[in-house]
Amino acid sequence: MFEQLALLPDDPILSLIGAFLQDNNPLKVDLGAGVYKDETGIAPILTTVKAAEHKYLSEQTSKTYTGIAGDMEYNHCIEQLIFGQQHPALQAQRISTIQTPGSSGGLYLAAQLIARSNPNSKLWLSQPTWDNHYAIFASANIATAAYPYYRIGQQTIDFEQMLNTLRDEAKAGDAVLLHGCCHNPSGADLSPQQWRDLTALVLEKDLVPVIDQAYQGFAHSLEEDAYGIRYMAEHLPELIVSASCSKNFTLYRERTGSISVLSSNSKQNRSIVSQLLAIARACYSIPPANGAAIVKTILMDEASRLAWQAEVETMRQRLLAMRTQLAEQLQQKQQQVDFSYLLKQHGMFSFLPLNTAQITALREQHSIYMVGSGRISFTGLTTANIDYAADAIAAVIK
Ligand code: PLP
Ligand code: TYF
Repeated sequence: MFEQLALLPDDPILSLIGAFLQDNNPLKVDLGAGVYKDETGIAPILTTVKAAEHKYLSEQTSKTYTGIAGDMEYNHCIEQLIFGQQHPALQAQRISTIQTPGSSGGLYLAAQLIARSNPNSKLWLSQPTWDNHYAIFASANIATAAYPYYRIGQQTIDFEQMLNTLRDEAKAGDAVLLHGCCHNPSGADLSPQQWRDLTALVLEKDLVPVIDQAYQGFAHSLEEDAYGIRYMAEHLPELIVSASCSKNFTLYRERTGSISVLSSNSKQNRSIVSQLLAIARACYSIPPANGAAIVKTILMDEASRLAWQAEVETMRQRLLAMRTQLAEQLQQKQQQVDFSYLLKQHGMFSFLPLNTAQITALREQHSIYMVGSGRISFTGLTTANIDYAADAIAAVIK
């Protein structure tokens, strides 16, 4: 049976983690995966998360099955975090949310839901995007196409081309995948005005946005980073949001996320949820409980919630400081390139203008690890290693 199976390549981002661990150079720097690390280079568990987990586990009396939709209190809390407490679409009961194993799980349900609703729907993805988007939607046999988004040479968003492509080539009923904030891999986000313009086009063309929200709180603030989602949810009849607690709650391996679907009325929503539950049942059945319990323990208690918000802000500020310092240092050391674009981008990632030979040289000669596209994650920089990293990057660009 298995003789015909080909050997497939590893995930290019996750496999870097293993390569980095095996490197014995004490100066090594990991600019690969989007995993937050603190000033000491450790990927921490937030203090509020540790405390909530302790409380939850000490009070837990059973590990019996929960429901397929997961923890209803978590679903309620996370919906409010994403859409805001007073959102008109929530009040009109046009949004339904279920717990998923990470945003990866949410995207998987989104892909299967689209396949069940409209198998002829094509999914439009930003060029470039997170590679896994292709894999997840291909697994549901959804046709994919790219819309222009980020011009690597100019290091800016090509919004006009994005709108033109969607206007000229997308068909009614197609889906458009958008990044809620902190675009992975470019760090280049739509402005509020661009969100509004895009919403008008989506409405005119009858498209359905699928918004992947993996970094809420890392661009400006928890509230501001939800602008695009909340605006679209107010002005569109249909919308899918897949959200992750991996980064803003440091819960990565606990697989904690959600899918929210907005439809035109609450009756429609009941059908949608029944379909989502059937898809989940045929795949993983019930989402993991631990992460969701931690999140709801934090969000349902005012003091814990405020303490968590402060921790998210600390992570955001540290990444911003590393971003700013790297941009300044590279500019001082290498005047031929204008690095000011780095300061207009947000979150964990940006591209550096590096070719394959330069990326390989950084890895082999300096033990600096990044993915082959030249995307760096600022998470691996600290005040202790930033001079070394900036020197090496400037040296290979010369
Ligand atoms: N979507 C994007 C854009 C991401 O960068 C990531 C990275 O982790 C994910 C989804 C996956 O998140 P999760 O760990 O919640 O599956
Ligand atoms: O893009 C990143 O670095 C993060 C981490 O299959 C990640 O999103 C990368 C690949 C993957 C899962 C998570």
